[in-house]
Amino acid sequence: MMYENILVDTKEEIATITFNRPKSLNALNGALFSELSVALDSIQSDESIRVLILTGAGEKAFVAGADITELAQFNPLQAKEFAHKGQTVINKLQNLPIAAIAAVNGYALGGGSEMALACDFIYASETAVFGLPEITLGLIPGFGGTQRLARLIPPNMAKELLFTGNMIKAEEAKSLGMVNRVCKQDELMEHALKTAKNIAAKGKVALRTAKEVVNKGLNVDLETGLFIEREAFAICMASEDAKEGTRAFLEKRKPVFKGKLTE
Ligand code: CO8
Repeated sequence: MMYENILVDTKEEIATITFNRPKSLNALNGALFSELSVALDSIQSDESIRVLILTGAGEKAFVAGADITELAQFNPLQAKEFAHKGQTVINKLQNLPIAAIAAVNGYALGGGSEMALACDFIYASETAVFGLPEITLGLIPGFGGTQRLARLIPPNMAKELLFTGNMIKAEEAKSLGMVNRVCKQDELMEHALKTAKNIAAKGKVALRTAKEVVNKGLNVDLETGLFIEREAFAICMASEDAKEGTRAFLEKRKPVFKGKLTE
């Protein structure tokens, strides 16, 4: 597929998707979501890719939200359909069996914050701005913002952001626990890539299992979560990676992970 609204670049084990509608601050329209869905499928089916980085084209925005020009024309049923499309694609991002890092390089508003929140963690430039300003449009978030934000930061802080539509800078987002690291604008991708390479060098089976167990465990009680962890631990033990990792430690060498399950 030829992409018009995103750029997809793969180098070794790391894929980068860049939202590429800089004239509208990379706002999310239906066409962009269709392209993102195809790109995520092709990344998921590429066995060699271990980490995905998401970022925005230009210096100003990661994603400034849903495309308000498109949104303003929707009737309620079309809005529901669009919210469903966005949620489906953003769920696909959250459930990727590889790590996903949001490198937020500017405005991440509305759907932009919601996209970043579906990644495993967020690195932000000093110029990044987060917010869920839907309430200022007479709306609420429709791509998971009410749910993911209140699970990530204290619900009272999430509610203040949702009720006021206030925007916050990267450092404040970091102090709330939304952002892992704040970097200089021109060093953001370097930091994201460094962490991506670190993750890519680890066992693939362990990575996908750790991600799945954390994600599933967040929605269940501790006892059920510990059960999920035990079962998943056993699956990891069956992998070639676990044999290689433990053997390499005992042989005092670096492990070479292949990411395959033994028969
Ligand atoms: N949609 C469409 N166009 C946009 C958007 C957007 N979200 N954001 C910016 N643009 C466009 C502007 O219209 C402008 O275009 P033009 O040059 O043709 O006039 C261009 O990008 C540059 O923007 P500004 O001139 O406004 O730049 P400023 O530096 O003055 O301001 C801001 C930057 C603060 C980011 C400002 O553009 C802004 O407030 N944007 C809107 C932010 C927003 O409200 N986002 C939330 C959108 S709603 C949403 O995400 C809901 C998701 C759930 C949907 C559920 C399905 C129904």
